[in-house]
Amino acid sequence: MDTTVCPFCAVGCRLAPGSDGRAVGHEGPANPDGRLCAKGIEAFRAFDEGERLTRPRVRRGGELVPVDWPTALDAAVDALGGVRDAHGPDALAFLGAPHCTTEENYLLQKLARTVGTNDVDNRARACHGLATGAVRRRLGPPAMTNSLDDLATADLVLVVGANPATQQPVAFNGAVRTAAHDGATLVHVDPRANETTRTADVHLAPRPGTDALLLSLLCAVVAEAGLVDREFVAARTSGFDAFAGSLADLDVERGAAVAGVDADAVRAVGRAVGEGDGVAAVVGTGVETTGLGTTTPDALLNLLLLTGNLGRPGAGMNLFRGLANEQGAVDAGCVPDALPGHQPVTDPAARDRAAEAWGVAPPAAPGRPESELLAAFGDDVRGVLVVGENPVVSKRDREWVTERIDGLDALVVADVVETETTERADVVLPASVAVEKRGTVTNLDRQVQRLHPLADPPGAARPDFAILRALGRRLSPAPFDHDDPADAFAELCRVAPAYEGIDPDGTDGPRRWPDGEAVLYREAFATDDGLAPFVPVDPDATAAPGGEGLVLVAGSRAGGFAAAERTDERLHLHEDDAGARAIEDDDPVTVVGAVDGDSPAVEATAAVGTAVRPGTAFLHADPADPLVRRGVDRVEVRPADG
Ligand SMILES: Nc1nc2c(c(=O)[nH]1)N[C@H]1C(S)=C(S)[C@@H](COP(=O)(O)OP(=O)(O)OC[C@H]3O[C@@H](n4cnc5c(=O)[nH]c(N)nc54)[C@H](O)[C@@H]3O)O[C@H]1N2
Ligand SMILES: Nc1nc2c(c(=O)[nH]1)N[C@H]1C(S)=C(S)[C@@H](COP(=O)(O)OP(=O)(O)OC[C@H]3O[C@@H](n4cnc5c(=O)[nH]c(N)nc54)[C@H](O)[C@@H]3O)O[C@H]1N2
Ligand code: SF4
Ligand SMILES: [Mo]
Repeated sequence: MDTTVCPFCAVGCRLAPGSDGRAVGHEGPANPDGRLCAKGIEAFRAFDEGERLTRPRVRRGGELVPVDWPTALDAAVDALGGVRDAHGPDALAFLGAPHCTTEENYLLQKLARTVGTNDVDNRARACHGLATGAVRRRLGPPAMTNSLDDLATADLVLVVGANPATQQPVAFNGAVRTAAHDGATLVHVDPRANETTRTADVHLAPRPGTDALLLSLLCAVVAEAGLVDREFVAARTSGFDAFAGSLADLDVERGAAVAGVDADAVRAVGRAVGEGDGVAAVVGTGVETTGLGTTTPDALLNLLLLTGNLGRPGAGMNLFRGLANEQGAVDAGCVPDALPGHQPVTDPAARDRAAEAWGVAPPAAPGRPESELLAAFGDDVRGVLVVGENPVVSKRDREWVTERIDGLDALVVADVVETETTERADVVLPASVAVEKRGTVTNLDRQVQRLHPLADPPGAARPDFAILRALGRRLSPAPFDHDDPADAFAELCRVAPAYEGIDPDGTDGPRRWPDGEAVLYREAFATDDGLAPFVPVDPDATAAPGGEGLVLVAGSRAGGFAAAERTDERLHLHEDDAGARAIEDDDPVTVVGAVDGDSPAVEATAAVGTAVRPGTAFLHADPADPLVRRGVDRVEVRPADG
């Protein structure tokens, strides 16, 4: 029986249609017991009937009117080709596509690069930008260093800024909970207790902005207790002396007071990390919050390096990604600075490999990341192809992004439903969703899996693969002659050494890149000198964050499949902060910016307790959005107006 991969998150559980429209799980590399989470069961009914785009549309006289495919493709080619002819290839930008297959992402970046620009990106990088950036600079490719199975063997798991029990439940149960069952200590670092905290042995709730300080204090405890892995540090790392010097300036007592955590707990966790046989870190979007000085991912990598917890089983830096094919999109080269397989565009050998497959050499200078491209919309970026993303809502500042988009000469969007972005497009191309597609996706622990189409696209909707191939044939000087996604996958494997020998069916080769390896960097790191550098603790990281009111912590937004979501829209407050404001549980409250007097006001219901630390207010990203997109990060909460 054919099965496919869950479209909802990066764990990549296998499933097939069951009765009454629900999906049923099937054994797969990420769900070996065939389990699904509550979300995955909805895989075949992510969208309400009637919601899907079924016909291409082209803007005529201000209106989007339905047309046939040849007319729509002509219009897309004229619009994007016109911009290239008038302003050059760098006036075009290509935004894709963590909801799409790896082959589709491969075609998207091939299209961009053979048309002549490296201005291609996907938002998956933005969600995990600090973590992947630190990994790339210090270890190697932006991916989990270990595997889920391996994580299950750790004896201390440090979850920082993530809620995998809710967000990646099957991975959490299969790996983290299994480790905990087998006696591993689970430490959860988060300003707010969440579902993951229930399984944790220790919850450290540092003041927002002080994660790097807290993690550096753990390093200081390790050093003071003589628990540094000297052999590992000498053989595998660089920059230790400067780092050790920066640690010597830290005082655990004072630092813990700044971070608002118990100094004894910091000492206990620091010792446990130093003494642990295998210490694995799991990180989510909560490490992307910037505080002062050193970033959270950099501080965490310091701790893992200091204790020799990289390049060995039961350890590592385990980035729990979000969207189904985030990893595959990055692997396929949908990023401005790397060709397929994480090869820098500046590397002549990598460009030669691509040129050999494409007949056209990619440009040598890195392109611009999505944030810079958005800022240049209407200036030097004049035409954009968007494949499966919704920048108007996902970039946190709807008005600004709308204005930028309205400044474009040409906007071509492939999506599966009408969105705020398609509404502004010149050409809208109706795409298939993942369960209707062929191709492959790569999950968060680097496993490539094949999709089988188990549902029919509505109306004239077709896979992004067909759309991109058609655009490539007409816009690019390179051949886009792939009969099906398997041809594109074969080409990807030639261009990207990391994918060499990978078999998405797991029969003629391993599914996991590179080369089936569950634990990366056993011998050396993929850096120029093979060593992983320490990053000294920036003295700024020890300063107490100040300011008025409560720190607003906004939970992450659903990955675009609202039908399967239940959102907790209450404002979570600590009982001390609530008491000081005469607010009780379930009271209606008004939330406003603490500094910016004319910030928007958000109405919510208070949830009072001890789950959030004093001094913070937690609100889901959807209701918090009016505040977040105005840059409000400190709020005041009062009983509801009127
Ligand atoms: N305010 C706020 N903004 C956020 C976040 C937040 O917490 N708060 N979270 C961030 C995070 S973690 C993420 S991952 C992003 C998500 O941001 P986006 O990925 O931009 O948003 P989504 O709505 O998940 O998906 C984008 C579009 O892809 C379409 N789509 C789905 N499948 C396919 C397909 O197969 N083909 C095509 N062509 N289209 C498809 C969907 O219909 C949707 O319109 O948002 C980020 N932005
Ligand atoms: N059911 C469901 N599952 C999903 C998604 C979905 O929409 N629904 N989306 C998917 C996507 S796109 C993504 S990116 C992932 C997100 O997966 P996660 O990143 O695990 O999601 P969050 O629930 O936002 O967890 C982030 C945590 O970081 C904490 N946090 C916030 N600021 C800080 C800080 O400064 N320091 C620390 N230490 N913690 C902080 C928050 O309190 C929160 O508990 O989930 C994926 N899985
Ligand atoms: S854990 Fe993720 S991939 Fe697995 S069933 Fe749930 S949403 Fe789907
Ligand atoms: Mo995400």
